[in-house]
Amino acid sequence: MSSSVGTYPPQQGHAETDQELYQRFTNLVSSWPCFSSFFASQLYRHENGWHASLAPMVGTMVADACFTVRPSDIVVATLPKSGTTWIKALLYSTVHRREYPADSSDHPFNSLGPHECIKFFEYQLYTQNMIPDLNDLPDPRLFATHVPFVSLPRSVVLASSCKIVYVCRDPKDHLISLWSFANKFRIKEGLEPLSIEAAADFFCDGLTPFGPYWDHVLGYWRAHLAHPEQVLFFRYEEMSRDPAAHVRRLAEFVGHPFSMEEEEDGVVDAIVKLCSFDHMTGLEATKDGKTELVIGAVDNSSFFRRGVVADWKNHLSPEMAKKIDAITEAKFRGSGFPV
Ligand code: PPS
Repeated sequence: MSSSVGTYPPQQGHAETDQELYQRFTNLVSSWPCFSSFFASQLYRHENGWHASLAPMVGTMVADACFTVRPSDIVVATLPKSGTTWIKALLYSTVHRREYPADSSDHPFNSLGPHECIKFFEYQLYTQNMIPDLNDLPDPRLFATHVPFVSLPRSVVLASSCKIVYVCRDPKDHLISLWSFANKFRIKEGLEPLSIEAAADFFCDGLTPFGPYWDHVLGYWRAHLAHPEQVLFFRYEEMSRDPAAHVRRLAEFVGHPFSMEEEEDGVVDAIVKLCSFDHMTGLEATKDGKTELVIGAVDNSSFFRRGVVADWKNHLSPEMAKKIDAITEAKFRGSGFPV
């Protein structure tokens, strides 16, 4: 697979420290155009055309420069508010089902949220001026990212056997989920909540974290078409319709298919139930736990809201929905992406 990751060479004749590497990327990102958006922090526009706030964009670039992939690695890729928490839970519980049966009373999800079980490169691993040592993690290592395909760590893109699991969501539900999440933060920080009209305008202008939405989806869609054995492509709406079928496809894709015996024992259904919205929201780790991200400690409960399809109908005017649909149709035309 190819991506057009840029290179940002250090100055010659000097062994760069980790802190200097972060500083070099911070200086570079700070020189790029920046925009107001959903959250208090500004979004920068990466030279590959996507947007993020400073720390995760710098983390992305450090991961690109420093992460060394293993062929057995599995990377979850999503836009924020597209089903990340759910697919992380499904992947973790599927891959680790032998050590941690989904119906066991001491499953890790009782004490850890899915974001602590599978960590983001740019929000958790490549942060705070540090380069993590990931060598001791057992195979298969599970990672996550919100970064568009074009800016994935180059070693992930070049490794032909590393697997990428992508989930996309209807743009209007993605927008509503992001808007609701952002307003919780805005209120906590003493800012006015964003109106849905303002949020929809930012969204249509591509000014969302890791957006434009359409470029993100198309990047992974094209990678999936070109390399279906390396990039799995799921849709939140289809997962909601038939979660068990998606768990089976996921297990096959990552090389851990369910045996006949597991099927007969109901292992697939147990995983679906463990990771269901209703079960996850009742866990102590969700109700009381937090996840340390580069933006601060985030309540695990904030990763769960309604977990339904087409909630946008309760928030978007028909005109706003029509405008988003028209942009989506135009952007996806000719891509083979089923709208
Ligand atoms: S994040 O912050 O990027 O990790 O958020 P992300 O997990 O991508 O998206 C949050 C939305 O996903 C819903 N959610 C779920 N849906 C179904 N099943 C499960 N287990 C689940 N967990 C989280 C969550 O409610 C958010 O969607 P909305 O529409 O806001 O309810």
